[in-house]
Amino acid sequence: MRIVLFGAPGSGKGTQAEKLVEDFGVPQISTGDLLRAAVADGTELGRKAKSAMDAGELVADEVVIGMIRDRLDEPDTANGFILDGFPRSLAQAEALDTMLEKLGRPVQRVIHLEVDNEEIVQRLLERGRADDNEDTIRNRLDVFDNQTQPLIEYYRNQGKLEAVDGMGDMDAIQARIRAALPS
Ligand code: B4P
Repeated sequence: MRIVLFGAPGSGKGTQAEKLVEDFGVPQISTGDLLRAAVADGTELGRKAKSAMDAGELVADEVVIGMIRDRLDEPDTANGFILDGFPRSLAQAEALDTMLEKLGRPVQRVIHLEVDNEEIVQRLLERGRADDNEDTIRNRLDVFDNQTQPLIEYYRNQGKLEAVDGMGDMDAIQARIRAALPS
């Protein structure tokens, strides 16, 4: 299973990916988690990423693409992966396609979790991570609209996009995602 969980910040990508990992035995690859780990470890990559993350901006494409390239090289991705938070720009999506074409393992499906902006702000304020303050959340939503939304058209044109209602009960959302997975 090679899928992308796509959606605005706080749409539930991370939450739903964890539930899929338990049953499908493929790794969840979250660029947000990988970047936060790099920041916590004080690596050079982490230092490059921190200011963008604090401001709710995207980390530079070349940094994130390099990180994903290394991660997809690891043996646990042989049976598939769930990408969570990547790609987030057209350059990232094109780089991903190139990487996976070389491996002969293209993305099969892109699940778009659709959630209202006001619900997103409430969820993230409740979570209260370092980048979950109202100003940064609004900026992350703007960044999503401007830089990430174009991917909807990109994947629709590839015939891979499935929109899923991401509002309401987490188990009900999980069931809708499973119904949209490749068979
Ligand atoms: P992420 O870590 O991806 O943060 P996120 O977009 O907020 O998503 P997250 O996975 O944490 O939240 P989720 O939707 O699961 O990115 C953080 C930053 O890293 C970015 O701003 C950027 O700077 C950088 N970054 C990451 N990837 C990048 C990339 N590819 N390129 C460049 N920069 C990148 O859900 C959030 C909350 O909602 C949780 O608290 C959860 O409990 C709650 N929730 C989920 N489902 C719910 C439901 N049904 N009902 C109620 N609450 C729910």
